[in-house]
Amino acid sequence: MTSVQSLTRLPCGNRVLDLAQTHVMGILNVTPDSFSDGGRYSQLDAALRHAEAMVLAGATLIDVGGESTRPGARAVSPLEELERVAPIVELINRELDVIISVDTSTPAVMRETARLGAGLINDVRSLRRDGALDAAAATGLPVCLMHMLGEPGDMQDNPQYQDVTREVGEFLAERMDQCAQAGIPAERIILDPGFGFAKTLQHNLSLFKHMEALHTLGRPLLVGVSRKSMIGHALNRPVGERLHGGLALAALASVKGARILRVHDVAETVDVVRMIAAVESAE
Ligand code: 9MG
Repeated sequence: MTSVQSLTRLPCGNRVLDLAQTHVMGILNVTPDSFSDGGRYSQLDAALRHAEAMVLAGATLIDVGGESTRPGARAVSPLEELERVAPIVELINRELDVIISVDTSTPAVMRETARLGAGLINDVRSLRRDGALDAAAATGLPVCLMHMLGEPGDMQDNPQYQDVTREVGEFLAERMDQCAQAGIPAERIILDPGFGFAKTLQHNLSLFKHMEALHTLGRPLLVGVSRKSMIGHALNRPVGERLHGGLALAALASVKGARILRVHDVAETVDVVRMIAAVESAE
């Protein structure tokens, strides 16, 4: 392997993510209301079918989450979260050729899903829960560290910044230091500005505009804006009418160098990414 290849290839369990390209990560929520069409088997089957459809549409990662991060969402116990997430991780690993990302802050969920075939830990709390740094280190998997202040329940209570991009960068650099001390090297880290987490519309827009500044941290960026209220507030659209705004932001994020786009609308976003790649590879 050449040194350039080793810089762009991120081992994710038994698969490898080629960071020379922009990837689309499909969102798979496995909270009780996501697939509420009957018994346990049919919910699992519906979740697998949804994951499969996203893979066929071009997703190279599926982000499986069992705890809602929406403000006001009910907290779930580690056991409850594990019972939601573990069976679908095991099933996707068996049935589909895709990198499984697990959206969790819970040490036990990190350890068990890694054993069942997960390839990436996506933690909106940046491994700040007790035991999370050690659990993530023990898995050997890459980790996505996301910026958020406070907890999902209180994060939108008057967030304040002098310079949002600088402060997000400082937060992520500090979390990378904590990871290094816990035995998670920089090469295993993906960074995420955390759009919609403890930020007003103006904070989100400014952070998006200046996102390139985060490249100085030297790690790939993941961006998640799909259907979020920053689109709703900027365009005055309800959640069902945010696709076009989301695709505009996906295109902009890709051009600004984001390597992973976390989205609900996989097929549409894959077209955006492919179109940009076609132009960029032209003479
Ligand atoms: C779980 N989740 C919800 N929004 C997210 C975002 O913007 N980034 C990441 N990494 N995870 C998210």
